[in-house]
Amino acid sequence: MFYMLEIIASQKSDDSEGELGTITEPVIRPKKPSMYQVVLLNDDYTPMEFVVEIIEEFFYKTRDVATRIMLKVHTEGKGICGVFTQDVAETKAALVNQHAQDSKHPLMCQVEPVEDNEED
Ligand code: TYC
Repeated sequence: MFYMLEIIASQKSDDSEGELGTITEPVIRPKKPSMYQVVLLNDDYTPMEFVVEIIEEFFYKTRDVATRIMLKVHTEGKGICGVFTQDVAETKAALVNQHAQDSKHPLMCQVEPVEDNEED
């Protein structure tokens, strides 16, 4: 699904001989929205159960999927909880970080742009 248009280049529209200069016009194509991933970071203190509950509540994952994500973060250092538009990703990350802080746990998540895939 495309949401916006982007101007990607100017195209020559008149190259007839004898012209002075070149007439150009914009080429417009649909722009894919950039997507952002919310990445959870490991730490040594936040209880595993708390992390699983966060992933269930804020990212609507099943207990099984939430547990897998938590274990991936625990063993590999970080893991993706979900991919969203920028405003949704930043809002979710802020809510998670605030909830962790309110609960006195050092759990942190961050937002990263998803690398563009030319095939999409
Ligand atoms: N490493 C933590 C522990 O052993 C668990 C943990 C998992 C913490 C994922 C944060 O994002 C995290 N209790």
